[in-house]
Amino acid sequence: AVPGKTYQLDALVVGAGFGGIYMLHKLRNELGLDAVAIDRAGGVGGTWFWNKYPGALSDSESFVYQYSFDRDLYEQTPWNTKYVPQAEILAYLNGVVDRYDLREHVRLETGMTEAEFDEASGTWTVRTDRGVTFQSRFLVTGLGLLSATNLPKFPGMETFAGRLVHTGAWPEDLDLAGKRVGVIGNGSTGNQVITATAPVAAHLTSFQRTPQYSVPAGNRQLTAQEHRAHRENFEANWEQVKNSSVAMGFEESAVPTFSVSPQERERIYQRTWEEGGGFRFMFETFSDIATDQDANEEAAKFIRRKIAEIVTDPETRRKLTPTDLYARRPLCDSGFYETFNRPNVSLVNVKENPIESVTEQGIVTADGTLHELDVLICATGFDAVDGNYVRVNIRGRDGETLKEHWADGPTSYLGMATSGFPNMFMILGPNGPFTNLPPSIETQVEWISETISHVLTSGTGWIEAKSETESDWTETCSDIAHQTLFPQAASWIFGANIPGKKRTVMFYLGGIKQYRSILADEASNKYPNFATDADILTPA
Ligand code: NA7
Repeated sequence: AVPGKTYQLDALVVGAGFGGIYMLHKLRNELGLDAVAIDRAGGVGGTWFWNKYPGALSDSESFVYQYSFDRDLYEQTPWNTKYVPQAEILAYLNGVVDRYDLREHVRLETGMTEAEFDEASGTWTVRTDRGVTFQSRFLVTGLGLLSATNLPKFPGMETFAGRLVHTGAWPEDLDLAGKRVGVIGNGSTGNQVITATAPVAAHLTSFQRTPQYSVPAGNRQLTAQEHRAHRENFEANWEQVKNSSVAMGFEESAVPTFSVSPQERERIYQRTWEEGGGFRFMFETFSDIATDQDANEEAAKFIRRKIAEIVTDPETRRKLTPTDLYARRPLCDSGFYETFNRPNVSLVNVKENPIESVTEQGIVTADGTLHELDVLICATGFDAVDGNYVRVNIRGRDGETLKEHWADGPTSYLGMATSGFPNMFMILGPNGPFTNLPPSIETQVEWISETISHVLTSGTGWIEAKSETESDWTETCSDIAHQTLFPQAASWIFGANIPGKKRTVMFYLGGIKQYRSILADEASNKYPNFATDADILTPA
C-alpha cells in the first residue's frame, strides 16, 4: 500500500483477529468481493498477538475454542491439551490465514484513525495512520472486545527506572527470570501472569484491589480417546454449543442449588472443582448461581473454604478471601492461591494500603514501604467493548460520531449494527452475546456475510438498523442483565473498571441459542428492523 494513495474496495475489514480473519475469508472467498483487512498490530491474531505474557491461556476448553466452519481444519488442528496456550492459538490463526490465502490481503501496522460515511456515494472513507486511505461500500469492524488497554495513573509512574509493561502489549524480549516483579491486578490476566511468573522471579509482589473467586482450571493433556471423540462427535458437539447459553461445550445445569441436599450440593461442587473450569463451576453445577443471591453465596462459601484449606498464612488468607458476590467473569487457575504460599511471593491489599506513588526504584505504599522492583506489570485490564470504537473518529450518515451516538453508553442492534452508520457491521460490538467467543464470532460473521449478500442482491445501496429497534435491543439487554446478579459486581462487563466510564449494560445475556434464533428470524424476514437508503432518502 502506497502512503497518500486511496484504494477502492467492496469491503474493508478492520482487525485481523478471530473475527476479522474469518470475515475476510467469507467476503473474499465466498462472496467474491474485493476485500482487505487492516490491523494496527505487526501480525495477525488480534488478542493472541498482543497478549504474550507468561501463562497466557484461553480458559475455554480447546475443543470449542476454534472455528467450526471447516471440518477439515478442525480435524487437522493438533491441540492436545484441555486449554490452549497463547502461542498455539496464534500459530493456529496464522495457519488459517495461509490456508485461505488471506495473507496478501491483510495490511499490518495499519491502524484506522478515521472513518466517514458519504451519503451521496454510499461509501465509507477510512483513513489510516499509514497515510493510506480506503474507500469502501461495506465496513466491518472487529476491533476487539478486550483490546484497548487500561493503564492506571500513579504519581511518578514515568520516573520508574525498570520495565513498565501492560499484559495486553507484552514485549517479546522481556525475561522475568531472577527479577523483582510487581503485578498490579488479579483478574483473569493477573491470575495467570502471577501464577506463571512466581516460580521464575526472584520475588513477586501482587498488588490486589479486590480479591477474586477462582477455581482450578484442571488443565492437562487430553487422552488420545478424548481427542478422537472431539473429532468424531464434531457435529453433535457444535450443535450442543450453538444451542446452549454460554457456548462452552457443556450442558448448563437446570438444577437449583437448594433443590438438593447439602451433601449432594457439596458433592457437585467438589466434582466440578476437581474437573476444573470457571464457567463450569458457575453454570454447570447449579442453575441459579448467577441469578439468586443465596445460591450465589452458597457457591462462594465453597470457594472460600477451599481458599482457607490452601493458603497457610492467616493474614495472606484473609487478604485473598473475597467476601462480595461471585458475579464477575468466572475465573479459573493453575495454582493461583497456592502461589501465595511461596516464600518469594508477597501480597499487598491496595484498598487497605494504597499505592501512593511510583519512584525510580519501585512502588511506595501508604504505610511508607518501598517495594523495590525491576519490572512492574500492569494486568489492569481493558477499556472493554466500546473502548476501541470511541478512541477513533467514526462518523456516520448525519456527521455524528459513534462517540457522540454513544454519549449515554454504547448501543446497537444485535451487537452488530447501529443506526446512522449504514453498511457498517461490528463483530463483538456492544450488546452482543456473552459467551465463549469463537462460536459467537462465527455466528456474527456468518450473519454479516449473509446480510451483505442480501444488500448486494436486493438492489439496495445500504441498510442501517432502525433507531427504535436499537432502543428496544438496548432495553432487552438491560432487562435480561438485571435478572442476574452480574450488574451488582463492579467489573468490565458493565464498564465499571475504567475511571469515569459510564456504567451500562454491554452484553446480551440471553444466551447463544436465543441469539442465533433472533438473527435467523431477522434474515429470513428480509431485515424488518433495518431501513434502506430508499426508505431514508426518499421524502415520504
Ligand atoms: P480485568 O478482569 O478487568 O482485571 C483487571 C485487574 O486490575 C483487576 O484486578 C482490577 O482490580 C485491577 N486494577 C485495575 N485498575 C487498577 C488500579 N488503578 N489499581 C489497582 N488495581 C487495578 O482484566 P483482565 O485483563 O484480567 O481480564 C479481562 C478479560 O480478558 C477477562 O475477563 C477474560 O475474558 C479475558 P478490581 O478488581 O477492579 O478492583
